[in-house]
Amino acid sequence: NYKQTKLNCFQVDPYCCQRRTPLQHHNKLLTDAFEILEENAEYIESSNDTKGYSRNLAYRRVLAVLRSLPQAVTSVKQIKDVKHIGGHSQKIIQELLEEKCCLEVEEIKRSVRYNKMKLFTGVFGAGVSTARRWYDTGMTSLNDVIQHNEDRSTAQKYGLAFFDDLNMPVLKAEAEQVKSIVKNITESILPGVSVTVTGGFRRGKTVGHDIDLLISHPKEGAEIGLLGKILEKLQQLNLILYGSHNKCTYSERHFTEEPRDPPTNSQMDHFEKWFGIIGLPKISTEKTVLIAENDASDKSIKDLVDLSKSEKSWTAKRVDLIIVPSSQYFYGLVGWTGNKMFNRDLRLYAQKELNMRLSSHGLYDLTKGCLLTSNSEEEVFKYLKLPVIPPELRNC
Ligand code: TTP
Ligand code: MN
Ligand code: MN
Ligand code: MN
Repeated sequence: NYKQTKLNCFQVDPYCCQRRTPLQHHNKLLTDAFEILEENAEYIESSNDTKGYSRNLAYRRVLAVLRSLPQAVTSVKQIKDVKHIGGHSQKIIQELLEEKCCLEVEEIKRSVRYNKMKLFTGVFGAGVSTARRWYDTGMTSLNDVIQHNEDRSTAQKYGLAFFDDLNMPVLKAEAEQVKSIVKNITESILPGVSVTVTGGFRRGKTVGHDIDLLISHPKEGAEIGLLGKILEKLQQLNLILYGSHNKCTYSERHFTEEPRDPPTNSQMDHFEKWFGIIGLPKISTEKTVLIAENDASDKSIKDLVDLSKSEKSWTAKRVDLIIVPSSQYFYGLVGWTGNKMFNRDLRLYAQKELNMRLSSHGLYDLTKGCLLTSNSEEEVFKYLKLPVIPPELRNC
């Protein structure tokens, strides 16, 4: 009887947004291996491939399933009929269960290409295509890239120069520190404003790669022009190292009824936002200290490297500031909490199963032809006819 229970087959709902997926799950031996396969597939796939079959996406689906299982897989038979786990993945699982490691994965881990691509995609501002170009040009180290005389975006210059700082895991306490700096500044400009830590930290992660802050005000429209003032203040305090302010030139600042954007899996939204790097004081002090050099797009990469290596009282941290109008707040919150796979399936599920279009701006019922406004995160799930999945269980 015990043996039978152990061999019970797993059943999973097809969309990961229907499942509960904790950060700590039961199949780490398997997911560690599939994470390598997933990354490697992303490095190999060309970006214009994404319309067709994507091995990277297939592996991400396998990962999402494995992370959501209520128990450890002990036999490949248990997952024989599980959705998203195809023949090749089953073979890998079998090998992992029997040998505790997988030859294909070990080969990837040893491969030069995988390791260089991992290094180069770890540079802020460099995506897979940039990393591939650097790799194909024959560069093998960050120093090669720094020395090489090629056109680099300002973001990439900062990413290269502050690579060590930016690849130090961001701690939850540091996220809270940045949140209170931003909150204090913002409150002095616009009383009653809310600043929320989203992204991985809201899903219960204790470390992250950046700090995602949602900024909103209960009075619709009060947030217009706010971000510019916040950035001015941050600049005066010398906290900004680099930043890119997306002013949201999009005429539809508010979600329109017209479902003219294809309901895709794209994460792109139209909120006014800022992606940047701040210099966070190493020791939290009452007074704000002058810490970082001002934004210097004219600075040479050599100067930036010198600055990063200098004795400094601050650490470079990636920060995202997103301005969300009150009427779109809970959709923005769901979108910016993630994770990316959860969002992807949430949108796909809404489209396929409910004929609704979901984005970070709102939910549009295409059958009824109306917009569904929401006053809580729970309400978003209710409209979508899904159980309320708390943020800590969205780690697909
Ligand atoms: P990220 O900060 O990229 O990821 P994360 O916070 O989940 O993980 P990490 O700890 O490594 O930082 O994005 C946060 C969430 O915001 C992510 O789940 C997807 C969403 N998002 C958008 O909705 N729009 C965007 O333009 C981006 C970049 C992210
Ligand atoms: Mn990846
Ligand atoms: Mn994040
Ligand atoms: Mn982010």
